[in-house]
Amino acid sequence: MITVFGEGRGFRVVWLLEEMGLAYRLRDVDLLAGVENDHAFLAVNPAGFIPALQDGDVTMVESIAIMEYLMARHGPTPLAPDPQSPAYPLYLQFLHLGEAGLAASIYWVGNARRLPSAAERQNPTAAHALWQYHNRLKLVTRQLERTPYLAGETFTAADISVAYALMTAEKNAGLELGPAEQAYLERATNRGAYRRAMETCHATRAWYS
Ligand SMILES: N[C@@H](CCC(=O)N[C@@H](CS)C(=O)NCC(=O)O)C(=O)O
Repeated sequence: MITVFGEGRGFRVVWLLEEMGLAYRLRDVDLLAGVENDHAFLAVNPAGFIPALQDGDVTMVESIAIMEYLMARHGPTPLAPDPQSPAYPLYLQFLHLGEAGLAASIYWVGNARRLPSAAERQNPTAAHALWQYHNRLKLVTRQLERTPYLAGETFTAADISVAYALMTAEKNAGLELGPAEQAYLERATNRGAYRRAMETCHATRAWYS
């Protein structure tokens, strides 16, 4: 049985598992309660961040790597275009840009918003992270002028990666999405698998509602 540890970016993994129709269980990891007391989770990921995955004797972290692993090992799936298809380069680019370009930068913007003083909230690192998010978003905006999904005409795991980053930008960082990104997010999340993932991920549901 596949086990997903923790929500946060683990929502991407749960969404993907629902898209693929694979059996799994979600094991809660409460970062706010203090992961240092969660010895069973620390045995899985000694660094204590989420998500992590266990699949038989495989243990992994990094949400994008986990998605690539699941699609490769339990696929094939239309969520990962064939490497020889025209969609593949864009798919791979946006799969990674969703984390490395968007979620990784917006994460620090969201964290800075919760700092106690205005000076801390407006620190240069947070300002640069916000700039970086907007900068990388230009690639998403341009692609959405060309195609309905990031790799072309059909939904792929790249959309799970980027849609989650846009959700975080809205809800954690309090940013307003432009009309193209808003319409895209509605299109990308109007899926049974997304709704089932939201049913499973109670913390994400509470955070996003
Ligand atoms: N690049 C990693 C980022 C993991 C990450 O930063 N997760 C957050 C929650 S979504 C976390 O655990 N933060 C607490 C920490 O880093 O200790 C991924 O995509 O899985």
